Amino acid sequence: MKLKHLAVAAFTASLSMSAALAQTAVSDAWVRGTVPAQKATGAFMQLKSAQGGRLLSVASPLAGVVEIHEMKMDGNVMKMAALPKGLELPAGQTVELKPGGYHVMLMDLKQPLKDGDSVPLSLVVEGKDGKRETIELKAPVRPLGAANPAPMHQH
Ligand SMILES: [Cu+2]
Repeated sequence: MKLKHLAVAAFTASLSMSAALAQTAVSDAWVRGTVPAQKATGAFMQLKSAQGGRLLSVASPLAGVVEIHEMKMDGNVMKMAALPKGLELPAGQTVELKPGGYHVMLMDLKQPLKDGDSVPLSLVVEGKDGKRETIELKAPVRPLGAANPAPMHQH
């Protein structure tokens, strides 16, 4: 019985340690597939910062330029614009990047992205304490869906 309690304590300790190291959790990352002549696409994911922070920048070896965009209504036209200061991540809240909303814009693509590929992304997140962490991930490519609510991708 003693041994079992010890194991539980060790497990709890390692959990809280990894949470302290990684302030920002990324889940459900994916990239929209492209057709051969297409030079830009979007990457989507959910971000959750334990203590709050800001997604400052994103880079990928497969894209010459990567920006963080938002979609917003301008009159009755949906437009997208880069977020010059990055994307605010309120503490403990899940921020969703999705088609028609916030997205990571991959531009100047070096190759077509097809279903089954994966796209390396490096996310730089600045915490409330000013510390920066870089999160490396590989986002799977999903095929161009029938529903594409982001028609303004004309960089
Ligand atoms: Cu965009």
